Amino acid sequence: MPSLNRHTLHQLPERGVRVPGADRQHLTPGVLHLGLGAFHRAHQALVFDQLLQAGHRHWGVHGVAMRSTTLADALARQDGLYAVQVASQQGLHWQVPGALLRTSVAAREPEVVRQAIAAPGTRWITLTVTEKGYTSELAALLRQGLAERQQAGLPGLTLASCDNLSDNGRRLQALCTAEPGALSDWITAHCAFPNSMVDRIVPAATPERLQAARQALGLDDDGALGTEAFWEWVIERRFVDPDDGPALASAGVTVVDDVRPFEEAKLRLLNGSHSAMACLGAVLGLAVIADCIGTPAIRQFVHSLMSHEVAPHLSRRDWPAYRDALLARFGNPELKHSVHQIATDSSQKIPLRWPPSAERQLAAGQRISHLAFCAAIYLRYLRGVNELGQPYTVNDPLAEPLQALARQHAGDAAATVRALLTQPALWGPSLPQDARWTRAVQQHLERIQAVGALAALHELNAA
Ligand code: CS2
Repeated sequence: MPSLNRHTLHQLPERGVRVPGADRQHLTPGVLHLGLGAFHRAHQALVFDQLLQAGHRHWGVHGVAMRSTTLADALARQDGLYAVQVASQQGLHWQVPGALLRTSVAAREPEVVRQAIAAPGTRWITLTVTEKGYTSELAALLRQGLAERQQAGLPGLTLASCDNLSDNGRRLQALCTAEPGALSDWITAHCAFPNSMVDRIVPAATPERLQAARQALGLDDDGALGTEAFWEWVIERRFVDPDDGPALASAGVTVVDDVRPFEEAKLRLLNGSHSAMACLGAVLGLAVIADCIGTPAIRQFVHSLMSHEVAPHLSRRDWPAYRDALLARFGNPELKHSVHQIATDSSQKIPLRWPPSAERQLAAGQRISHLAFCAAIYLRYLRGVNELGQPYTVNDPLAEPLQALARQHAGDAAATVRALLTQPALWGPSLPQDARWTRAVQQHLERIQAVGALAALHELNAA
């Protein structure tokens, strides 16, 4: 079967597949995107595609994979074209965005990335490099490119971190300007680092999705993805070019003065529930999030966790509607969002997702039973074997030390809690010191070990 590319684009079925309208050949990328994973390609790339369709010519994307070459090269062979299957309540449709104009791999060709940062046509850098990607290597790469811009007398850039981190723009700014000197001064004076909150559930591609693409498109597409209809991008009004705000808003982006209320609600309600279900699902042997939320005891647990232990500390007032929309999104049967994908890098995700709520509940003298259950199921998850006796891989930069401790103390809840709940990198400085917290986690872990995770959850729901 021929592959999707600019020569075969016209072979796509006319009905049910939206194709790029803009004349892509004459576009120069204005956006350099770092982190060419599924999320960017099914979220921001579609926003930029919409802007291109509306005639804003500088939103084409040069997409950079940080390490892996396979996808970037496959997309290069397809002229940056790939199909996204959107699952809404009205059914499924396919869309081929045209925003991705070029791809590179940072580890293989750092000079190409540096040149792209320094290219006169580049106006924005967007990043989805994941929680663990904010390293000194990233800072060095960005600073080298920005130094060339400075020397060439070019304008600064808007650098938008779009990772699930609180204050992501400020964090990126701090990383890029950590070394004092003329370059950092120039970056501070000429570049903008808006905070932003991005949201769309985009599972990693699966062989089944690629097969569905083949069937629907009549073409091979190694970059095909599936996602939900919902998407949200809330960005702080802080741009080098002030016209970018209205342009983004015209494509459905929410431009605000303060992203924090949106980011808090999303990290703690959506991502916090995701991480809890991911660990629970892995331990119970459930494959995807829809299986978890389809289990009444888990649904009740997540509903209660959000309503009574997370939402009380959010400044977003519309949280009941937000929570109910999330429960419906988690149940989308088409997404097939793997629990193991979400559990990946849990040690980097948990600190932003659970402890902020637990700390606030404890400070207010309120209950932490459900948050403590999240921690307990994570400790059980680290053993790397589910309740059916099937092993699974814990993908995490800290997998080795954490799993060694979990296995060493397996079966002994008190020792597990002593060894693993005292890691400040995961739980912050104050929670490990709070006996109410450690006691609750230990009690849940004891019940999980004694009667199994689902029965322990039933007990919690009934309490
Ligand atoms: C998920 C997120 O994998 C994860 O950690 O919680 O990727 C989640 O699907 C997105 O943030 C939704 O916007």
